[in-house]
Parts: sequence; C-alpha cells; structure tokens
Amino acid sequence: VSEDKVTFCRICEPFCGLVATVEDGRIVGVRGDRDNPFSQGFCCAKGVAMADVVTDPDRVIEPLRRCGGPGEFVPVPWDEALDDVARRLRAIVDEQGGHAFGGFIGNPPYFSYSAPMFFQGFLDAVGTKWKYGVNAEDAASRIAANAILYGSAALLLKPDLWRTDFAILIGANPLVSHGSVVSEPRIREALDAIAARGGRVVVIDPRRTETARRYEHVPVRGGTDAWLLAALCNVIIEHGLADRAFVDAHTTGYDAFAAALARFTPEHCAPRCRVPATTITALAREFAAAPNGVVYGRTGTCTQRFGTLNNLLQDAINILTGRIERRGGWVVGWGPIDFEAYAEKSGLSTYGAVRSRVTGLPDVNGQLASSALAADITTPGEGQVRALLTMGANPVISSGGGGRDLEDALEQLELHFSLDLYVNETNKHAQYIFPVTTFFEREDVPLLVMGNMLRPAVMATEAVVAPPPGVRQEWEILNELARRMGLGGAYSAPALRRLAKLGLRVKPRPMIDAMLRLSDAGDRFGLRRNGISFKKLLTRHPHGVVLQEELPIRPLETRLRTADRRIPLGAAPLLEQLRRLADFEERGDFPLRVIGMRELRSQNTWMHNVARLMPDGRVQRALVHPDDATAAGLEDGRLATISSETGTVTVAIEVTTDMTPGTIAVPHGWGHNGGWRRANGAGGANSNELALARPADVEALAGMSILNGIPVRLARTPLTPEARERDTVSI
Ligand SMILES: Nc1nc2c(c(=O)[nH]1)N[C@H]1C(S)=C(S)[C@@H](COP(=O)(O)OP(=O)(O)OC[C@H]3O[C@@H](n4cnc5c(=O)[nH]c(N)nc54)[C@H](O)[C@@H]3O)O[C@H]1N2
Ligand SMILES: Nc1nc2c(c(=O)[nH]1)N[C@H]1C(S)=C(S)[C@@H](COP(=O)(O)OP(=O)(O)OC[C@H]3O[C@@H](n4cnc5c(=O)[nH]c(N)nc54)[C@H](O)[C@@H]3O)O[C@H]1N2
Ligand code: SF4
Ligand SMILES: [Mo]
Repeated sequence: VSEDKVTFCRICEPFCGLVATVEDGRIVGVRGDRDNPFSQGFCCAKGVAMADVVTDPDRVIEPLRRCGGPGEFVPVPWDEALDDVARRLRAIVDEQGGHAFGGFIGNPPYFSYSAPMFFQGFLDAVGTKWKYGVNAEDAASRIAANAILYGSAALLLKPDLWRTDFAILIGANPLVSHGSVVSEPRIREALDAIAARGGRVVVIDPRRTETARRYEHVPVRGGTDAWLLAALCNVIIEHGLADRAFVDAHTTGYDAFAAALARFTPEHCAPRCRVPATTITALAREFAAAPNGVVYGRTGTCTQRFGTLNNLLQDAINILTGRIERRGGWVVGWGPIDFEAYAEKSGLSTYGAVRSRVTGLPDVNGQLASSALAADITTPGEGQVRALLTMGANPVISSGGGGRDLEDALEQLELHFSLDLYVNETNKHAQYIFPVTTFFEREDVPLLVMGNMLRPAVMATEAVVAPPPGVRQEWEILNELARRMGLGGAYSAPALRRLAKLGLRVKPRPMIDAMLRLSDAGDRFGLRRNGISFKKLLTRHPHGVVLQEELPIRPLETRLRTADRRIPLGAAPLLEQLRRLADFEERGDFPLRVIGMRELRSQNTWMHNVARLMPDGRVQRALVHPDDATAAGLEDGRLATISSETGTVTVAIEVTTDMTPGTIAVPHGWGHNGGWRRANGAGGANSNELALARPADVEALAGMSILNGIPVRLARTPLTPEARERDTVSI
C-alpha cells in the first residue's frame, strides 16, 4: 500500500512543505506540498534527495565504538555504549569539574525543536559553560551587531521584501541559499515582485551569482565591503539625504558617527572596494530617494575581517534613511512564540557573557567560536576541555579553525562522543557515535524560524516513517545519558531534573505543546476556541497555517531593548572599528582574494553522499576570471594551487567572466575522508584550509572566522605524469 504523508523539510530555513509517498514503511517519493499555504508547492533538489539519506548504506544505524585509528569503528549494543560513556564522563567531571566537558553543536540539529533544547539541558545538567558552534562561520557578527544597535542579541530584523521598492542584497544569494535569518520559501517570487512593480533589486557580490544575474549586479572586490558600506553612509550624510526626523527621534550619537565617516568618501573607498565612486554615489542617492527600501546582508559580509562592522554599516544605511520598523524596510519579525522573549528568559541571548578560555573570544547567543576549540582542548589549566560531545557538527571541514590542528586536538581528548547520521571528518576521531533520526523519522515544529517568516506561519508534523530499529532521537540519547550519570535528565531547569530523579522525565512534546498553547496564537488550554496546540495543528491544519499575510509594524521604541530605547549610532565598538578600518593596510604579497560559494546540490559538508546530488563526474571547481587565469598561465579545467598565508588547496578551475577580476570563488564543504564513500570519492579540497583563523586573525567583535576575502596567490599546479592523466577534469 502506498500512502501520501504531509510533512515539511528541515534542511534549511524555508522549512518547505513536503509530501512523502510511503510504501511499506519506506519513502519512495518526495514532492513539494501544494496545499502548504506557506511554501505553496516549492521545494528544492535537496529536500527530494533527503529520502536517499534515509536509506543511505553509509548512514550510521547502530552505536559505534572506536576500535583503532580515526574512522575505525565496531558496532556495540546501546546499553553498553550508554553505560560506558556515562561512566567515563561521570569520572572526568567528578575529578576535574563540569568545565572539563564541552559541547559542540553544528547547524542541522537546530532544525529540530527538541535536539537543541536537550543539548543545552545536557550541558546545564553536567554543569559546563563551554558550548561551541559554527556561529562564527555564520551569523555571529550579525547577532553581535544587533546586540550593539538594538540592545538584544535575540532581536533579529528582517527585510520586508513583499512590500519594499528597493532591496539591496549584499553578500547573500537567496536564489541558491533560499534565504537565511529570513524564512520565505517564495523568496524568488518576492524579489521578482519588487522588479515587477517597478522597484529595484541590487545585488552587491564579487560573483555574478544566480541572484545577481536575475536582477541588477554591482561587482565588489572580495572582503572589502566595509569600505563600500562606509562610503554609502558617507554619501547619505554628506549629501543631506538622511531622514533627520527619524534619526532625531530614534537614535543617539549621529554627530560622532558622521564625524567618523567623514574620511570615507566614495573617492577614498573606490580603489579599495573597486566599485567606481560614481556608482557608489548614485546607489546611495537612489536608495535614499526611494519611497522605502532595505539593505539586507548575509554570510558573504558576515564572515569577513570586518564582519560585525559590515553588519553595523548595513544597518546604519537603513537607520539613516529611516527604514527601521517601517513598511518595506528592515523590520522586527513576528512569530506566535515570542522567540526573543523566550531566548532572553532562558539566558540564550547573551553576547560576551562567557569567553573562550585560551583565546578570550566572546560567546554570541551563548555559543563560542569554533576556532577557539583546539586551543581550549590542548592548553593545560583550569577548565581545559577533556571530554567533548559533538552533535550534528563537522568543524574539521566547516570551521575556519578546523583542519589539522583540530584533528590533532580531538585525538588528545580523554572522551569524545558524537550524535550524527554519518561518520564524518570530525566524529571519526570520537570514541563513540550514537545514531540519530533523520527529519522524516521525528515529530517537529519549526521553532528555529518561528519569528523569521515574512508571512508568519506555523505547522507541526509527526514522523512520516519509523526510524531503523537501532536509531534514536537526540533528546532520548542525551536524556538517557544524563540519567545514567545520576543527573536525572538533560534539563536546564533544576526543577525538571529533580522531577526526573523521582522518575518523572518530561518529554519534549508537552514542553513545545505548552509553548504553542500559551503563544499569541495558542488555545490557552481551551480558553481560546480557535487557538492552536500541537495536536490541533496536526488535525485542523495538517498543511500548516499562515497566521499573518504581512509582518505587523509596531512603534519602534517598543521594540528596542536598549536602556534609552534608542539606537546608538555612536556606539564605541562601531567607532572603534571604523578607526581600525581607516588604518587597515591590505597585503600586497597575496594579491588575489578567495570567497566562498554555495551550490544548489550541496548542504555545507553533509549532503555529498547521495547520487541524486553527487552524480558521477560532479566535481568541485573554483571560479576564476579570465585575466587572473591568464596571469597564472591557467586554462579552463586545469588544476590550480591556491595558497593563503596559512594553507594551500589544489582544485580544478573554471574560467568565467562571472567573477570580478582579483577574486576567486571556491565552494566549501568538499575534500571528504570520512565514512561516506561517495562523498570521499568526489574528491575536491577543503576550502577552509585557506581560512585565516589564528587568534590574531579572527574578527574582533564576534570572533568570526575570515572565510571571505582571504588574501591568496594562484598558480599552475605542476603536473606529475599520473596527474597528467586526470589533469583535465570534465565539468
Ligand atoms: N544549496 C544550499 N543552500 C543553503 C546552504 C547550502 O550549503 N547549500 N546553507 C544554508 C546555510 S547554513 C546558510 S547560513 C545560508 C546562507 O545564506 P546566504 O548567505 O544567502 O548564502 P551564500 O550563497 O553563501 O551567499 C553569500 C553570497 O556572498 C557572496 N560573497 C562572498 N564574499 C563576499 C564579499 O566579500 N562581499 C560580498 N558583497 N559578497 C560576498 C557570495 O558570492 C555569495 O553569493 O544558506 C543556507 N542554504
Ligand atoms: N568556507 C566556508 N565555510 C563554511 C561556510 C561558508 O559559507 N564558507 N558556511 C558555514 C555555515 S553558514 C554553517 S551553518 C556551517 C555548517 O557547519 P556544520 O554544522 O559543522 O556542518 P554540516 O555540514 O552542516 O553538518 C554537520 C553534521 O550534521 C549531521 N546531521 C545532519 N542532520 C542531522 C540531524 O538531524 N541530527 C544530527 N545530530 N546530525 C545531523 C551531518 O551528518 C553532518 O555530519 O558551515 C560553515 N562553514
Ligand atoms: S529549500 Fe531548504 S527547506 Fe526547502 S526543500 Fe530545499 S532544502 Fe528543504
Ligand atoms: Mo549556516
């Protein structure tokens, strides 16, 4: 018998509605759910290919114990694995304290409502403040900027794309990434609609991306956006284009900010960012003159040497032109569950509350930079990390501070256990790997993005298939480990741990159900007839429900969390970073710049093992402008050596005028040697070998790894006779 089951995807932020066709407990097909009012049928190749991950022969489906070198594992029964990890962790913590333990959470677990909750609960139960993650490769600088400008790390603003007439996208490629820190499966329609109503979409990017190609493209040199953004602010101020009424009502420090920007004229900045001064001036004037508008940036500008400054300046353009919490502008999100309040209450919206032990980098939203981990493991002293949990994380490839140093550090741990779908390049160094469910095998609610949707929606799903018998959910595993350690369970709240010790272990479902029922859209446990609960979502709104067609606009002063309810344009970190920018000297001995590139059929490091996404013959290739290729004596398809000050990769190149001269794009997440055979066979190189993540190199305010704008050299790779055979890679 064949049955269609309605669910939603949990690979990236749009959370697209899906229909899975299930036959005999097996998924035989996946398609977009046309009846989902939020995504309206949209889904991408990754969502469809996820069915192949479920049945991937390389997937981990029973607990594994290390029995030799990295990657050598044997299956062990659950009880044996759980007991041994609990016993060993207990002993380490008893002897050295809770801070001898650390956790590293990657990106995929955040797409489950329960996994991050119990991860935090486990860390709190054990009593450690060491929580690492990939934030410093992603949005930490965005979040730090929010804390500085709006007074809360949890207050993330959104581009009001459905109502804007002028969108500047800088360092974002939503036609491939499908959007980030904003959740909108129909983001392409939203952008098309801007152009269709006579508005403009301007894409500032070193590559003529899929998004840039469809709208207007302004090429920029990789890693130099701070100069461009400062110049745009300068024009707005010097040409008297600022919305003074807005600025006077809602900000402080305008004069200090204006003074700090005085030297960043378009003429001064143009040679740095390689955008002509006339283009900068025209863009600033036209943007300011538009009836409304928004500057939206994402990972491209976040993971740079001046990543937090970039975000501060992007927002400064929105602030100066009076576009904060205004129709078509840069607006505060809305979700039925007030995520901001939730994060603040649960102490998750911190910035600089904890610092990494050796490098002193600040936490952002409670997460420490991945680049801090290796030293925190290898440097002896109080709080040295001796035991590590990695959950859905692959920092050996994904992190700017990964690579060899981290691999060596991982081998020095007394205990390392991991919760993952695969043996990856990081947990192949663990002693134990516990197998977890795919999203098709677990219930869920899109908690992560509940406040990020441009048309706020809510949905719930049950598992659509049962997991393989040896597989459990993250929360079950962590709860059980905590119990066996004598801690009750993996709960942050001491009261819940006490209850657990008495035998009452609360499952995540009643927790999320209570959050939904008490939310703005909730049924208040029966008090509101049309309100939602987990069960009512399943029965009354199986395809999900859009709660608001537009984001509500509220008085700005009620949204700001700064003490004086104003935005500090003269904030010390902003002025200090502008001084640093003014003094910054580019190095001449590494003349080119490397930037990253996301591909439609990749998801960071982890979807390279299914044939549908990684067919035979698909290869990683770096995109190089013809002028740079010629200068290095390289032709299309040829292997090239790219070297930064700290690392080298060898990768095939594609010569294309999509690149701006001087900047090379290298897709990340390649160069596998884990337990996934097809991914290993695909070859390629880990682009983060080039990353600069030495303590002196990481970005100052949020500890960002510098992944975009890395100074490099490009050279022909000398050919060995064997390499001559395969030097021309078919693309
Ligand atoms: N297919 C696919 N989709 C994904 C992912 C994936 O791996 N694959 N990952 C998901 C995740 S975890 C995230 S966080 C989001 C990220 O979402 P986005 O940030 O929208 O994703 P990117 O495609 O990396 O877009 C970054 C853009 O910045 C540009 N860029 C690089 N350097 C610079 C620079 O110096 N200046 C400027 N102005 N631009 C620069 C790049 O060329 C690229 O076009 O995507 C999500 N979606
Ligand atoms: N150069 C460069 N580097 C980058 C980026 C870039 O743009 N350029 N992007 C950065 C960004 S934005 C991100 S978010 C990071 C991602 O960095 P990571 O989170 O470290 O890596 P991922 O590849 O997302 O996946 C990590 C692991 O999660 C596992 N996994 C998948 N689903 C689940 C699940 O449901 N549960 C559990 N427990 N595990 C699961 C996968 O098998 C994989 O082994 O990479 C960063 N690295
Ligand atoms: S865009 Fe993201 S959420 Fe939507 S189907 Fe693709 S992978 Fe899934
Ligand atoms: Mo990300």
